[in-house]
Amino acid sequence: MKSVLITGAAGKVGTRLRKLLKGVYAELRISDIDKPADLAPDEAFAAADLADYAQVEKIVAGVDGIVHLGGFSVEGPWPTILNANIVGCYNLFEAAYRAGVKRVVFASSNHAIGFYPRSQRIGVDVTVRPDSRYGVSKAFGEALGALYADKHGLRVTCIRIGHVLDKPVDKRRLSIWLSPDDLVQLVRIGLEHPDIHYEIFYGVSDNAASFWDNANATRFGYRPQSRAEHFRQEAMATEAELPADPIAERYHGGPFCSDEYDADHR
Ligand code: 15L
Repeated sequence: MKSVLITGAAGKVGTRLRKLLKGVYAELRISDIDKPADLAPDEAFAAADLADYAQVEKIVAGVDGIVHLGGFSVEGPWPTILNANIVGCYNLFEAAYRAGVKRVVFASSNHAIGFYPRSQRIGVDVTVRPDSRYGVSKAFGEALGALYADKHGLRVTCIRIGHVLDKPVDKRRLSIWLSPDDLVQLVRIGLEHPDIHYEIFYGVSDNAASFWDNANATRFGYRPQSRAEHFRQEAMATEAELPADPIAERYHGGPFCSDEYDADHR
């Protein structure tokens, strides 16, 4: 793996990841729709709108691997999700395949399975239960990844990311927090492990209250070094300030589940 492209490199996750991956691969190409505000002089940046196939073709040319973080990263109106996450994700996989890219690591999300109740701990062998249009787009990305792996031999890893930040910020995040260093570990497994064909991992640190069984990632050597429990007191103090949201508290996806929720009123 010599040359790696990161899409969505200007976002919160992309900004952390590109700094931590600096020097790991001979070439790190970074892309986003707009130039990152903190772009360093030694960073190779190429702007692209993922909804435009011709622009995607240009940024993927000549790379061995792609970390696809690009797209719209929360719930949004359908036209936004459609362009950024459905069309954009299709363009990315199709252009990667046509260009002979070997591996794609796709930033999926916990919102692809957000409607599982917190009383249920799940592994990766479950039916998707998206909690939003955004979650549906992530399930779509996982399905696309499977198609390009099985039909065209691309090696694809989908990471169902919990919440990447320097520390967990509330009760739900004590379960789903992923430290930037642990994210790097998962991404590197996806880009480098010789036995990857198509895999789904949970993007979660070694959290005592995790909703997810991450045995599949462990099988590939993932050994998370961060633990949300170290931040419990601080996170629970913030939680105490939040308004009660019984629907959010029932499910893995939290507020993405309660947003627009009216299933009990039919
Ligand atoms: C996500 O998928 C989002 O990208 C992120 O901004 C957070 O909202 C996170 O999920 C979460 O569930 O906390």
